Amino acid sequence: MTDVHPDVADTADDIATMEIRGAATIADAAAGALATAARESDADSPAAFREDLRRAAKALYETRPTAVSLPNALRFVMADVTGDTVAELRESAVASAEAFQRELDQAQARLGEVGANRLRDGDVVMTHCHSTDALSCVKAAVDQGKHIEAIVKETRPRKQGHITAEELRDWGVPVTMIVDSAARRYLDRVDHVVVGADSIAADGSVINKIGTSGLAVNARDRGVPIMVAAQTIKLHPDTLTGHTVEIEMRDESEVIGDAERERIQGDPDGFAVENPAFDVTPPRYVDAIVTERGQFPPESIVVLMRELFGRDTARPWKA
Ligand code: RUB
Repeated sequence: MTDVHPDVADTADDIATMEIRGAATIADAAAGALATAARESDADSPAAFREDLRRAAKALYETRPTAVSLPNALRFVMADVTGDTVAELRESAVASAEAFQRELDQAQARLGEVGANRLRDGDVVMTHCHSTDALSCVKAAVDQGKHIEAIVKETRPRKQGHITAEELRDWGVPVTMIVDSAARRYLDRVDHVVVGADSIAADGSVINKIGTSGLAVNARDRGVPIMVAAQTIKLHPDTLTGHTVEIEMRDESEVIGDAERERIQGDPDGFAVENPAFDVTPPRYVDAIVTERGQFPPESIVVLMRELFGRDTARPWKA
């Protein structure tokens, strides 16, 4: 990544290694990195400036494949870069990135209000992974004066449930942490499953942290409603034209250490570890997708997707 500014390379690296993680946070960081690329560019022509931005977008795009908030952020920021001189282009790129970041925050706050309306005083929610959109709904409900309790799934292998538990505790929400495999047992005590999304497909399928689909199937079996909290930046425009969402496969070291591997391995050809980071929950297991534009049954999300993205899916990271 020698052809991008070191700060952009650092952000890309932080996204790839999950120092920066979660779809909304990744989108925010990508927009911030584009602003840095614009500010720091020493290009002496508009064409060279645009090429600097494109290279930055490419480095960011190539970090993780599943959260569509990342390419959508690059699309939205780059679409508003206009001007005839380097100075004008720089100013519009920084303004566009900052506007995008502001809208991201506002969208999350708005969807939180919508999601909170689904929660009643005294409700128990179950969470999976760490989703700022999902937590925005819980926070808004708490701010409305509702007493909410949470059962927090640990979320192996990266244990993002710990981040969720810590945030909820900071807001005074009583938390019970459980291992992932205990979820079904605890669903009897739960009023709502609240999760986020990395991408939402045109058919209403929800792509989120591995284990979401199993949780949703169990919740449906137990009659517990499943709410997906997702800003419209999570809508995946490529799925309008039949593309599927790539599921990231992460390193086996997140699942098993060298010493454990050594012990189990024996015949190296007879032992494999696979570590998919996300899975797909079919729309029939989802009760509502909560966005900043209101709540939608998953089957009708395609209408919103067409309105917001049409069939135009620019790829500003491509040469
Ligand atoms: C994070 C994850 C989150 C979504 C939504 O996965 O699956 O549920 O990204 O998060 P990872 P948010 O930890 O692998 O990035 O609502 O904050 O966008």
